Amino acid sequence: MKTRAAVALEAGKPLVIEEVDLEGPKAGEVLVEIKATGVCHTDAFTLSGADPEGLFPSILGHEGAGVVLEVGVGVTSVQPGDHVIPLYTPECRQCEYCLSGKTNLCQAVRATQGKGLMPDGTSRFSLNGRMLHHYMGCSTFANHTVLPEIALAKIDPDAPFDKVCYVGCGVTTGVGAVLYTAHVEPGANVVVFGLGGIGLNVIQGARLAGADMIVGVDLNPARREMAERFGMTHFVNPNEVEGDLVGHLVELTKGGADYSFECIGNVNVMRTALECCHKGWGVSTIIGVAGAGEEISTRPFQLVTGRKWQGTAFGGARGRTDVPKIVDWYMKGKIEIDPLITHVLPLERINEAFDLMHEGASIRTVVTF
Ligand code: NAD
Ligand code: AHE
Ligand code: ZN
Repeated sequence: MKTRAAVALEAGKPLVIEEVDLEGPKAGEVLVEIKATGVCHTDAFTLSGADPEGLFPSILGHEGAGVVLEVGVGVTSVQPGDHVIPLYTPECRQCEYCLSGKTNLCQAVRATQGKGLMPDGTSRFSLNGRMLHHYMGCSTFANHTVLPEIALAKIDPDAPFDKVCYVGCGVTTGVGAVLYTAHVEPGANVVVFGLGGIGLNVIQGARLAGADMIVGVDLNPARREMAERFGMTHFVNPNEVEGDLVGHLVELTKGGADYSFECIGNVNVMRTALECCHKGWGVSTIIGVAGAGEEISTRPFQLVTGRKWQGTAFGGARGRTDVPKIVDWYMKGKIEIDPLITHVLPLERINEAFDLMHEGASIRTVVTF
């Protein structure tokens, strides 16, 4: 079939809207009509050329929601008409990783996914006879896409696509990092670096967990108002801190953060996030994605004296199990999404979503088809 898509032809160039060719689902695969997709910082990161796994030409996008149109042979868990969220972290429930109970990083299709291909080693997308790569197993910047069955979470059919698409990455990553990875407990103090599409969801996750002090750190003062609405109790703009930021945060939290989260992708901030943690027990969680070749560093003494450094992908959420629950939390008003979607654009204007992000003017832009 033909479908409309925003194609990333090469790194650093705007996306191009094209009618692309899409092959139907093979065994174990599902054809989904994407109704809405968020634009995440990670899409911009890959488009910039800084992602070691970035492939071109490709169809980016990994934060979508849509409807199942057709299923391939052997598919049993979804059927045409089901409302679904594509999962860049699938959940096969059979691999060593899924069965371990210790991680959400299902490896069933990771090798081919990292090569921009479906599990059989081929792509379903092409443009004028030239193969286009899939992206993060999702490619939600296309009106139709094909995914493995294990990469679909079936959700409440009443949930609005243009809001819950954000659960496909940002909401789950932020809220999940607090609940599933860091396991923040009531009364804890939390420091969140970066109050964008991810960090604001960490803030609301911390509120949900019953955190006491929730400190937000951002260079953009315009982020303060929204962060306070989502539960931030103290705002710190590093540009307004005289002297050492670590010292300032340790003093503010009366000894250091019980939990900190880096939601930017800046390796220097990652160090600050670790070092502002409380001696003996503070845990710092890296969410931000850093560019090719970048490395983190600290004095080992920071770890010897009891601080812990960890990271999280997709908030530690097991996609098929947890994503439908998070959609339900939204439907019941337990978490908020609507105020974070600051812009809605048609596919034809998707490049403006990247501009708004780089200008710091948007929190999330949702593209509708
Ligand atoms: P965003 O652009 O919406 O937000 C980043 C925020 O950081 C902005 O508010 C910006 O003002 C602030 N900032 C930038 N430099 C700063 C500095 N030096 N000090 C303080 N604040 C600073 O991005 P996002 O969509 O929230 O994504 C954040 C990061 O998380 C990105 O690196 C993204 O790739 C990554 N991410 C990771 C996962 C995962 O599973 N681990 C999932 C989604 C996104
Ligand atoms: N491909 C990059 C890393 C990109 C990355 O860390 N991706 C996150 C999701 S970011 C979503 O916005 C992730 O899930 N990683 C785990 C995985 O298996 O991809 C690189 O550095 O090579
Ligand atoms: Zn993302």
